[in-house]
Amino acid sequence: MTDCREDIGGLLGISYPIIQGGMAWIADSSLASAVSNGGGLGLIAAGSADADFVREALRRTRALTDKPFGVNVMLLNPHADAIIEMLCEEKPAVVTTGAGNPGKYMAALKGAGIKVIPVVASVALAVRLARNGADALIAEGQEAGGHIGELTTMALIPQVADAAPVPVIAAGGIGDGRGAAAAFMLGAKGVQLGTRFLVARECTVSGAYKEMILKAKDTDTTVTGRSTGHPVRVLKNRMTREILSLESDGLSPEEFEQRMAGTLRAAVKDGDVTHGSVMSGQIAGLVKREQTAAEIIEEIFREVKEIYESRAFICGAGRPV
Ligand code: TUI
Repeated sequence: MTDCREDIGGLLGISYPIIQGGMAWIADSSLASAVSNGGGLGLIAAGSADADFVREALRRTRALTDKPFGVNVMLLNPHADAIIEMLCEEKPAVVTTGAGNPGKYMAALKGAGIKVIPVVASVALAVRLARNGADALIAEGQEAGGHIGELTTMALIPQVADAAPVPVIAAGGIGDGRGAAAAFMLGAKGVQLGTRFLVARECTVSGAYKEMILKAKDTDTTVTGRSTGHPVRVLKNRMTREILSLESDGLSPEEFEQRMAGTLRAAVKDGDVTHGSVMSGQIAGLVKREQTAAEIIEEIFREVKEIYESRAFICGAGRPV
């Protein structure tokens, strides 16, 4: 417990080793500042926005917290080059990346004094980026919401932790202290949570989106885009039924992109959870109430502490559990 707190806490200047997921359209200055003020690392998501939009969000966040926070750059964004250039000027404490290989940006970001923490979904990319100067890695299993890789968190974390000589932060399927403690047991030094923070009081996502997360059951997510090479985990709705049927009929990647354009924004901003993409992790079934970001963080680490103090002691004493 003290170890995992010190490693990531010391590296990032935060009190608890927890990062908020960089959820496109959702992770804004309100949520990011609340998480950072609560002792974790808040993130602004660049999503598919342009550099000016992200710069404004970053400046608003600076006005709301004096704690470190980060920016997540989704590498499928056509504005990624310009966003990275802007970030090298603005110098947020941390940049995380997702949905691709950030190798070509590493030198510029590191040169600007920014800590770089790429999201990886495989050992191969983890090892390459650790060699290339990544300060830590977020290893994300396919239980996560949004764009996902192939491996589960249970299989991915220990393999990345063994192979990469930098601290590993676990993501995908973590929703409470039990999940966080399990991730630490697998070798993670920190955790990243998205779905649980979706229902934070300071999260500005539409009420209908929050409501759907709060009502979700364990089996309510599905994955769109497997057939076109960009798998995305979302809650099942009319849109997913239609798109999965079209995918099984052989929809082309271009037709898929066209059909999906604007669907995340529709769910997040307009509350259209029937036709929109309600991105969510598999852990949504565990998320049952709205709390402030600080309450969420404190509750999770209270639970972790209780687990460490009870079960670790029993196992250590060699008695049957
Ligand atoms: O990036 C995410 N999650 C996201 S991004 C997003 S926005 C979006 N909207 C529509 C289509 C696609 C994206 C919604 N959710 N998570 C981080 C993540 N990165 N998960 C998996 C990966 C990943 C996968 C493969 C990272 C690197 C990678 O390697 C590719 C390579 O080039 O080796």
